[in-house]
Formats: sequence, C-alpha cells, structure tokens
Amino acid sequence: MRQANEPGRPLLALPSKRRDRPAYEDQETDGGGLMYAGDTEILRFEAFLTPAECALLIKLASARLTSATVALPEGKRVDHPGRSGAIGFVMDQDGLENVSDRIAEAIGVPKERFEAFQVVKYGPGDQYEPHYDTFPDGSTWLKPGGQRIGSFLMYLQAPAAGGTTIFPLRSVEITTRAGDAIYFPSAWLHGSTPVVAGEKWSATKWVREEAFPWH
Ligand SMILES: O=C(O)CCC(=O)C(=O)O
Repeated sequence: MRQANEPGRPLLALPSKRRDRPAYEDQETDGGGLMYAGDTEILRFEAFLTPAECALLIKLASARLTSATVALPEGKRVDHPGRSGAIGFVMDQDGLENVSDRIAEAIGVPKERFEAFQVVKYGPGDQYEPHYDTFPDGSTWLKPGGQRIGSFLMYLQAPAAGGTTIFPLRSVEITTRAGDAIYFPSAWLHGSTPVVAGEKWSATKWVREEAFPWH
C-alpha cells in the first residue's frame, strides 16, 4: 500500500478510451518517465500535498489574486465567459521547491520544464468550462518552453458541493479532495464544474517540452 506523499506511484490509472485530437500524440520524450506526449492515462496521487503545503499555496496566492483569465494565442490574457474565479501565481522559491521536486520525481520530468504554480480559487458559481491547456501552433506562448505536454493538478481545498474536475470526452469526473493530485495530458479536454457551496482551491503545474524560465 502506498504511503502518503510517497512520490511517483499512481493510485489510480484511468485508461484512455479515445484521443481528443492529433497534435503532439506521437511526440518522443527525452526525459523518460511519464512525460506525456500522446494517448495515455490520467494518473491520480492520493495525499500528494500535506495540509501545510496546501495552506502555504493558498496563503501565498491569496496575496496576489486577480480575476481568472484565459490566454489568447497572441500573448494576451483576457476575461472569458467560460472561466470565472481568481488566480494567483506562486514561484518555487516561495518555499515550494520541495513540492516541485516531488512532482518531478512522480512524473519523471526535470522541474526545469515546469511553469510556476497557478493557484485557482473558485467561489460559489465559479467554473472553468472544458478546454485544452495546450497552445495553438504559432502562439506567442510557445516561446520559451515549447508546448505544454502535461498538466499536474493539485487540490488544495475541497468545496462543500460541486467543483469536480471533468473530462467530458472520457466520461470521467474527479471529486476534489484536498491534498490529492492528478496528472493528465494537456491536450485532453477538461474543465471544472461550478462550485455549488464553499470554496474550491486548486493549483496547476504545467509541464513544457523544453526548459521554461519562470518556475
Ligand atoms: O481546477 C480544476 O478542477 C480544473 C483546472 C483547470 O482546468 C485548469 O487549470 O486548466
């Protein structure tokens, strides 16, 4: 049986039933491990974060929250009707190096390819409609770092109701549980259902193809 916070061993692997779209599917990985390139699976890590780490991420992000935006290919971030809530970015150097090290070990990818933590706060009614985390060809966001390959999503606080993570093309719905994490290909359609009561907090580390300078 896996111990809490033992890195790198998924508790639950949900097999992929189909592919969302062709891009990046057959990309080679040079880091080995689980770095996603194509049709694979959602990995779930139970108790990946300690309660203290969840609290630290929430505290740091709370001081720098802005309204949740989406990235346009040409480099701007804008409000979007499909996304509500608030976001704050937290860097590894804010005391989270250890968490990034564990993510790197868990997925077999060097942390030099990670983006900063994007912490998201969802209040009642807030949601993130199904979307891809990847950028379209030619997007400004592809430099530096190249494409997003994998999305490591950590749950920091569970709402009283609602706020599940959904993968509509796979009929998968994941209940938020503080401390748990999931890892999935960024090119898979996913979203967060509306929070019904309470607050949901999550944090994402996106994994790039190449080294990314701000993490
Ligand atoms: O918080 C969630 O459950 C989903 C987050 C998400 O879709 C994202 O950050 O891209």
